[in-house]
Amino acid sequence: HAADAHRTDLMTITRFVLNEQSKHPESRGDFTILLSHIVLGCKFVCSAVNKAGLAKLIGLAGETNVQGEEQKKLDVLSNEVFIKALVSSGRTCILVSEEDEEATFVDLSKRGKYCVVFDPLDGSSNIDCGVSIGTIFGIYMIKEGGEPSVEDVLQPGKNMVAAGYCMYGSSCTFVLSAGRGVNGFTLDPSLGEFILTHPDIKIPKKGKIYSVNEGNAKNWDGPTAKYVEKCKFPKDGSPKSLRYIGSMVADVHRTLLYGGIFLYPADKKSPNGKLRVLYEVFPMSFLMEQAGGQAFTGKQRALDLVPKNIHERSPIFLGSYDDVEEIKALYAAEE
Ligand code: AHM
Ligand code: MG
Repeated sequence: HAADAHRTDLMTITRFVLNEQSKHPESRGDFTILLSHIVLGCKFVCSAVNKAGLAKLIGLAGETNVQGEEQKKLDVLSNEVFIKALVSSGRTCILVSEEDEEATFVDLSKRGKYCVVFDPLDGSSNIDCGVSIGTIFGIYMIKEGGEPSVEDVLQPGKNMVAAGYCMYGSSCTFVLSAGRGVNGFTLDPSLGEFILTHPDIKIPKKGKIYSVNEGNAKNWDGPTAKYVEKCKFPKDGSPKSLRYIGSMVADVHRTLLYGGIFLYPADKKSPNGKLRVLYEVFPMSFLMEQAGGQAFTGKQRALDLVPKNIHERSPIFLGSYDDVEEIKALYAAEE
């Protein structure tokens, strides 16, 4: 079709969210504004990540900047970008970042009703070799009445109003759910706009891939060890393939599109696993459920967890419905 060569009717992320919003006459556009600030942060980080290799080699951004300060590490820079973008949106009141020990309380003059929890640049051990990394975020609404407090973000993941991630990979991909399915957008660098490329993502019911850091196997518990053994030596059918990037956004993105299971289990050395509940486990679990998959902690549905502190960790098993069902059965048999 000649018309396909040049698409002229582009569904940008802003248009998409505005469309969704028009179905809710009571909404005042606050979510659209908040989201556009998150998207701006992602575009900034995307551009910084793309230049990272060059910057090192030829000092593109300068090894030292005009003030004579050393060039900021990419994760520190990303954190500053998101904090500033979120505060200036005027729609947030509490921010929790993986980079900051304490939560940030937004000044009264710029305060809004949303709380954002985020990991500005996850998988940072992958930066220097050019492997995909990403930003992960989750959004809560503050409880009505009273001063905002850290309790507003210590809510189970099922209370999130939206969650998503942006992957800085061979292309820049933004995946979002506001509780009505999952949609994926790809950055068109020539336009500087995210365009809807993956409408209504559904994860295959059963997958052929498992994704885990098998180097930790000697410290695993029984059910995890049994599950991975079954992936490699199934009684019936063919073995699963192993794919592990070591960058949660990339491993989860592949799981979402191709199906399968991603595991970061507990082990003897880290009884709560490695990944953080608020800004890693919850947003990814939210997306998985919205796409028709499941997320399990080894004890319960991940989104039912009630975190006691903002940087808490939890084991996590997430992905295709049937695959997670299997690991749940192994844990149930253990009891
Ligand atoms: P980070 O927040 O320090 O970057 O660590 C989180 C990352 C995840 O992206 C990834 O799933 C996990 O660590 C990989 O851990 P490991 O290297 O132990 O397999
Ligand atoms: Mg992280």
